[in-house]
Amino acid sequence: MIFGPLVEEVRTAVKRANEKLRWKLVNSDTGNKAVAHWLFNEILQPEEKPMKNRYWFLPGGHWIPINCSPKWKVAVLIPFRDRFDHLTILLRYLIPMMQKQLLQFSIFVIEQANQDLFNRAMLMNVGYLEALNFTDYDCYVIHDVDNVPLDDRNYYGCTDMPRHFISGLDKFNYTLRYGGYFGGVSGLTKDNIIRINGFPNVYWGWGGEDDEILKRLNSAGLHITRYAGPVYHYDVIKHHHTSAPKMKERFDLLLKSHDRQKTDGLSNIVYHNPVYEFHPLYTNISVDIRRI
Ligand code: UD2
Ligand code: MN
Repeated sequence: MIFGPLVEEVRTAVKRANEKLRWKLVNSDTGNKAVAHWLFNEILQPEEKPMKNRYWFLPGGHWIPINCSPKWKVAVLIPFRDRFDHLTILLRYLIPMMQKQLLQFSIFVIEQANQDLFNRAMLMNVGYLEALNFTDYDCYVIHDVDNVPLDDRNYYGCTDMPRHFISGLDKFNYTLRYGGYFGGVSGLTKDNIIRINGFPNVYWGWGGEDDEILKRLNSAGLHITRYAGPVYHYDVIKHHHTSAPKMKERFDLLLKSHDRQKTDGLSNIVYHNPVYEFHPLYTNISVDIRRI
């Protein structure tokens, strides 16, 4: 649907990129870090870049407008585990929307590769750090896999950052649960993320991490923008899965969030050997995250 008649050409380009990546990885001692600066410029650049709708396409879901210099280079980070049916629906809406907005963008699925409780915020840190290996993104959109934007005028570039993109969800009759709500889909500039030391690593299981991220932003003097009206409505794909178990300690953690801001986040994160895999519509980064 996204590629039309180009689909075979794209498949071939993706296959080649994965072969080049594997070849490079077996020939290096340090894994992904060694390929850092040339991931985007060598591994992902086929001799003939497939072209679609005024865009160059690079394997792994990287899109670059051909006829204009994009206003923003956006990395979409999707925290993920075992929701493939949601991912296909989301991408079918997201990609045409961002193309219409003439953004440069890359889609990263950050997959938790273990059965421990799900840790959305830690995956966001991993996504931010690993995306640095691709190109110099200036704008990050953190996206729940099951939140589908309903109007392509909901601009995914970085204006009035930090931003909360959602004005209403179908499941709450197109309202939000509470005013200080920051879950679902949010946007930060690179500078915003650095200012708050990234995201907390200590939230295992459901809930709390979105509230803490908002607290971090506020205590760094950054206030969120949220536009009103139906352009910013989302539909939530019905869960066939249950959410992670609620994190009981989240209220205690939230009370102490200020003390942890400088010590818990990008500054202390540890994880080993994330695995990259290029797919036609996204780059999958699979990572085994552990308690630090
Ligand atoms: C709400 C927030 C979400 C987050 C969460 C609390 C909305 C729209 N979203 O999500 O941003 O703050 O509460 O932690 O209100 N995921 C997986 N696999 C899993 C579990 C989670 O991929 O097994 C990812 C996926 O991207 C999902 C997101 O994490 O959309 C949030 O998890 P959820 O959908 O289970 O929880 P939900 O909808 O209550
Ligand atoms: Mn959800």
